[in-house]
Amino acid sequence: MIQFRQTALGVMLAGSSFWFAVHIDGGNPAAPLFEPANRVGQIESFRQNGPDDYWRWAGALSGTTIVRLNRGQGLEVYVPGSLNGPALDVEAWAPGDWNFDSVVNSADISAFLSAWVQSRGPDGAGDFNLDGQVTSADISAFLSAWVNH
Ligand SMILES: [Ca+2]
Ligand SMILES: [Ca+2]
Repeated sequence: MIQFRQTALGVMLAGSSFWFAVHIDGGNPAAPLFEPANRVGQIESFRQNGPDDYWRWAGALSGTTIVRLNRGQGLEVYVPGSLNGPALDVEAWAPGDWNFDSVVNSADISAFLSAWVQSRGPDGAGDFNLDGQVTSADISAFLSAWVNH
């Protein structure tokens, strides 16, 4: 029902008409950014003050949306029926962590290259740099992100 994938700018969420919440940790003074913004129906958002400064954001999403992140920020995404925990829990976002297991290692390169090979074409999962095409430039961009974590 919901799919996640890593991009150079943040996490891409794909699905339709589901409820979710996003927490962006790290004392970020700015609200989370979504692209395109007009596909996100906002329910609530507020900035939590204190030692665990974060943004709590809830809304309904349709289509494909990118949650833009900075390295090290946390992201949690909840969907209906997942009361036992978030469907996606990213402690510290790193664009090289393709499989979202919080570790950047060679398994991410293998998984990315597999997705890239299987998705040559517009809007494929291998479009890491989000230019609408799956090309060798995406491999370069991913490896650069992976090296820099
Ligand atoms: Ca990983
Ligand atoms: Ca691309």
